[in-house]
Amino acid sequence: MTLILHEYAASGNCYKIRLTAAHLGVPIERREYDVMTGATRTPEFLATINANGRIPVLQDGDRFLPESNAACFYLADGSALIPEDRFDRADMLRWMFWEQYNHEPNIATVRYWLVYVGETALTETQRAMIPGKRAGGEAALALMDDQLARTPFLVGDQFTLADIALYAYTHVASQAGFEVARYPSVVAWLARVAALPGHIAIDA
Ligand SMILES: N[C@@H](CCC(=O)N[C@@H](CS)C(=O)NCC(=O)O)C(=O)O
Repeated sequence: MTLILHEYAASGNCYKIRLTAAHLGVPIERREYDVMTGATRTPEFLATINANGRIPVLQDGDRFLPESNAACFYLADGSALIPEDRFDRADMLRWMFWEQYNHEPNIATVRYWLVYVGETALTETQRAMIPGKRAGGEAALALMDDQLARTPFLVGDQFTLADIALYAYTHVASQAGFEVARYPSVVAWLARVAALPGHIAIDA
Protein backbone atom coordinates (compact mmCIF):
# COMPACT_ATOMS: atom_id res chain seq x y z
CA MET A 1 0.00 0.00 0.00
CA THR A 2 1.40 3.39 -0.98
CA LEU A 3 1.85 5.86 1.85
CA ILE A 4 1.02 9.45 0.92
CA LEU A 5 2.29 12.47 2.83
CA HIS A 6 0.08 15.54 2.49
CA GLU A 7 2.53 18.30 3.25
CA TYR A 8 4.13 21.72 2.82
CA ALA A 9 7.77 20.92 2.11
CA ALA A 10 9.31 23.81 4.10
CA SER A 11 7.46 22.78 7.26
CA GLY A 12 9.59 21.10 9.92
CA ASN A 13 6.58 19.09 11.02
CA CYS A 14 6.38 17.54 7.53
CA TYR A 15 10.15 17.04 7.39
CA LYS A 16 9.99 14.92 10.58
CA ILE A 17 7.90 12.36 8.73
CA ARG A 18 10.13 12.34 5.63
CA LEU A 19 13.20 11.97 7.88
CA THR A 20 11.62 9.07 9.76
CA ALA A 21 10.68 7.37 6.48
CA ALA A 22 14.22 7.91 5.12
CA HIS A 23 15.77 6.28 8.19
CA LEU A 24 13.41 3.34 7.82
CA GLY A 25 13.85 3.05 4.04
CA VAL A 26 10.08 3.40 3.59
CA PRO A 27 8.98 5.10 0.34
CA ILE A 28 6.34 7.81 0.60
CA GLU A 29 4.55 9.75 -2.09
CA ARG A 30 4.42 13.51 -1.49
CA ARG A 31 1.49 15.89 -2.13
CA GLU A 32 2.16 19.59 -1.67
CA TYR A 33 -0.35 22.15 -0.30
CA ASP A 34 0.40 25.86 -0.15
CA VAL A 35 -0.40 26.82 3.45
CA MET A 36 0.23 30.47 2.55
CA THR A 37 -2.88 30.51 0.35
CA GLY A 38 -5.14 28.42 2.60
CA ALA A 39 -4.91 25.17 0.63
CA THR A 40 -5.47 23.17 3.83
CA ARG A 41 -8.62 25.11 4.67
CA THR A 42 -10.74 24.22 1.63
CA PRO A 43 -14.02 22.34 2.21
CA GLU A 44 -12.56 19.30 0.37
CA PHE A 45 -9.42 19.23 2.54
CA LEU A 46 -11.44 19.62 5.76
CA ALA A 47 -13.92 16.93 4.72
CA THR A 48 -11.49 14.30 3.50
CA ILE A 49 -7.96 14.89 4.78
CA ASN A 50 -7.95 16.72 8.12
CA ALA A 51 -10.89 18.44 9.81
CA ASN A 52 -8.25 20.40 11.75
CA GLY A 53 -7.16 22.14 8.53
CA ARG A 54 -3.44 21.45 8.83
CA ILE A 55 -0.66 19.43 7.33
CA PRO A 56 1.19 17.11 7.74
CA VAL A 57 -1.24 14.25 7.27
CA LEU A 58 -0.03 10.74 6.54
CA GLN A 59 -2.41 8.71 4.41
CA ASP A 60 -2.31 4.93 4.47
CA GLY A 61 -4.94 3.55 2.11
CA ASP A 62 -8.20 5.27 2.95
CA ARG A 63 -7.10 6.31 6.45
CA PHE A 64 -5.67 9.73 7.30
CA LEU A 65 -3.36 10.39 10.25
CA PRO A 66 -2.74 14.07 11.16
CA GLU A 67 -0.16 15.25 13.74
CA SER A 68 3.50 14.89 12.84
CA ASN A 69 4.64 12.96 15.87
CA ALA A 70 1.77 10.46 15.60
CA ALA A 71 2.69 9.87 11.95
CA CYS A 72 6.36 9.32 12.88
CA PHE A 73 5.25 6.83 15.53
CA TYR A 74 3.03 5.01 13.02
CA LEU A 75 5.92 4.63 10.57
CA ALA A 76 8.50 3.62 13.18
CA ASP A 77 6.41 1.30 15.36
CA GLY A 78 8.44 -1.88 15.94
CA SER A 79 11.69 -0.39 14.60
CA ALA A 80 14.97 0.59 16.27
CA LEU A 81 13.83 4.24 16.27
CA ILE A 82 11.62 3.38 19.27
CA PRO A 83 13.29 2.00 22.41
CA GLU A 84 12.35 -1.47 23.58
CA ASP A 85 12.76 -0.53 27.22
CA ARG A 86 9.39 0.63 28.60
CA PHE A 87 10.77 3.61 30.53
CA ASP A 88 12.91 4.77 27.60
CA ARG A 89 9.92 4.45 25.27
CA ALA A 90 7.88 6.69 27.56
CA ASP A 91 10.83 9.07 27.89
CA MET A 92 10.95 9.33 24.09
CA LEU A 93 7.26 10.27 24.12
CA ARG A 94 7.97 12.79 26.89
CA TRP A 95 10.36 14.63 24.58
CA MET A 96 7.88 14.45 21.68
CA PHE A 97 5.03 15.88 23.79
CA TRP A 98 7.41 18.51 25.15
CA GLU A 99 8.43 19.40 21.59
CA GLN A 100 4.80 20.16 20.75
CA TYR A 101 4.21 22.29 23.85
CA ASN A 102 7.52 24.03 24.62
CA HIS A 103 9.61 23.97 21.45
CA GLU A 104 7.52 24.01 18.26
CA PRO A 105 5.01 26.71 19.32
CA ASN A 106 7.94 29.04 20.06
CA ILE A 107 10.65 28.26 17.52
CA ALA A 108 8.53 27.10 14.57
CA THR A 109 6.03 29.93 14.97
CA VAL A 110 8.69 32.67 15.06
CA ARG A 111 10.38 31.05 12.03
CA TYR A 112 7.07 30.95 10.16
CA TRP A 113 6.25 34.56 10.99
CA LEU A 114 9.68 36.00 10.18
CA VAL A 115 10.83 33.79 7.29
CA TYR A 116 7.57 32.99 5.48
CA VAL A 117 4.99 35.65 6.40
CA GLY A 118 7.56 38.44 6.75
CA GLU A 119 7.93 40.94 9.60
CA THR A 120 6.12 43.78 7.81
CA ALA A 121 3.06 41.60 7.15
CA LEU A 122 2.63 40.53 10.80
CA THR A 123 -0.30 41.77 12.85
CA GLU A 124 0.32 43.90 15.93
CA THR A 125 -0.72 40.93 18.07
CA GLN A 126 1.78 38.61 16.38
CA ARG A 127 4.54 41.19 16.68
CA ALA A 128 3.81 41.61 20.39
CA MET A 129 4.04 37.85 20.92
CA ILE A 130 7.56 37.51 19.48
CA PRO A 131 9.60 38.42 22.62
CA GLY A 132 7.71 35.86 24.73
CA LYS A 133 8.12 33.18 22.07
CA ARG A 134 11.78 34.04 21.70
CA ALA A 135 12.30 33.59 25.46
CA GLY A 136 10.35 30.32 25.38
CA GLY A 137 12.43 29.05 22.45
CA GLU A 138 15.72 29.94 24.15
CA ALA A 139 14.54 28.15 27.32
CA ALA A 140 13.71 25.07 25.24
CA LEU A 141 17.17 25.08 23.63
CA ALA A 142 18.77 25.45 27.09
CA LEU A 143 16.83 22.45 28.39
CA MET A 144 17.92 20.34 25.41
CA ASP A 145 21.51 21.51 25.89
CA ASP A 146 21.42 20.38 29.50
CA GLN A 147 20.26 16.88 28.51
CA LEU A 148 22.62 16.60 25.54
CA ALA A 149 25.61 17.54 27.71
CA ARG A 150 24.90 14.30 29.56
CA THR A 151 23.82 11.90 26.78
CA PRO A 152 24.61 11.74 23.03
CA PHE A 153 20.91 11.57 22.12
CA LEU A 154 17.83 12.79 23.97
CA VAL A 155 17.01 9.32 25.29
CA GLY A 156 20.50 8.17 26.25
CA ASP A 157 22.69 6.37 23.73
CA GLN A 158 19.97 5.51 21.24
CA PHE A 159 18.87 7.68 18.30
CA THR A 160 15.06 7.76 18.54
CA LEU A 161 12.00 9.57 17.25
CA ALA A 162 12.62 12.16 19.99
CA ASP A 163 15.77 13.23 18.14
CA ILE A 164 13.92 13.36 14.81
CA ALA A 165 11.04 15.38 16.29
CA LEU A 166 13.40 17.91 17.87
CA TYR A 167 15.96 18.04 15.07
CA ALA A 168 13.30 19.29 12.62
CA TYR A 169 12.94 22.82 13.98
CA THR A 170 16.17 23.05 16.00
CA HIS A 171 18.37 22.79 12.90
CA VAL A 172 16.57 25.76 11.30
CA ALA A 173 16.09 27.79 14.51
CA SER A 174 18.86 30.21 13.56
CA GLN A 175 16.76 31.25 10.52
CA ALA A 176 14.43 32.85 13.06
CA GLY A 177 17.25 34.50 15.01
CA PHE A 178 17.60 31.92 17.79
CA GLU A 179 21.20 31.82 18.95
CA VAL A 180 21.81 28.10 18.59
CA ALA A 181 25.59 28.58 18.84
CA ARG A 182 25.08 29.46 22.52
CA TYR A 183 24.17 25.80 23.15
CA PRO A 184 27.33 23.74 22.39
CA SER A 185 25.81 20.36 23.22
CA VAL A 186 22.88 21.11 20.90
CA VAL A 187 25.33 22.11 18.14
CA ALA A 188 27.27 18.84 18.58
CA TRP A 189 24.03 16.83 18.59
CA LEU A 190 22.83 18.53 15.37
CA ALA A 191 26.06 17.41 13.67
CA ARG A 192 25.72 13.90 15.14
CA VAL A 193 22.17 13.52 13.83
CA ALA A 194 23.05 14.92 10.39
CA ALA A 195 25.94 12.44 10.07
CA LEU A 196 23.81 9.36 10.64
CA PRO A 197 23.33 6.98 7.70
CA GLY A 198 19.89 7.52 6.17
CA HIS A 199 19.78 11.22 7.02
CA ILE A 200 18.15 13.56 4.49
CA ALA A 201 18.05 17.35 4.40
CA ILE A 202 14.79 19.30 4.82
CA ASP A 203 14.92 20.30 1.14
CA ALA A 204 15.85 16.84 -0.16
N1 LIG B 1 0.68 19.79 15.85
C1 LIG B 1 0.67 19.71 14.42
C2 LIG B 1 0.94 21.09 13.84
C3 LIG B 1 0.50 21.19 12.39
C4 LIG B 1 0.67 22.59 11.85
O1 LIG B 1 0.72 23.58 12.61
N2 LIG B 1 0.75 22.69 10.52
C5 LIG B 1 0.93 23.96 9.88
C6 LIG B 1 2.20 23.93 9.03
S1 LIG B 1 3.61 23.44 9.98
C7 LIG B 1 -0.25 24.22 8.95
O2 LIG B 1 -0.80 23.31 8.39
N3 LIG B 1 -0.64 25.49 8.78
C8 LIG B 1 -1.66 25.85 7.86
C9 LIG B 1 -2.91 26.36 8.52
O3 LIG B 1 -2.98 26.35 9.78
O4 LIG B 1 -3.79 26.76 7.78
C10 LIG B 1 1.71 18.69 13.95
O5 LIG B 1 2.66 18.42 14.67
O6 LIG B 1 1.55 18.13 12.86
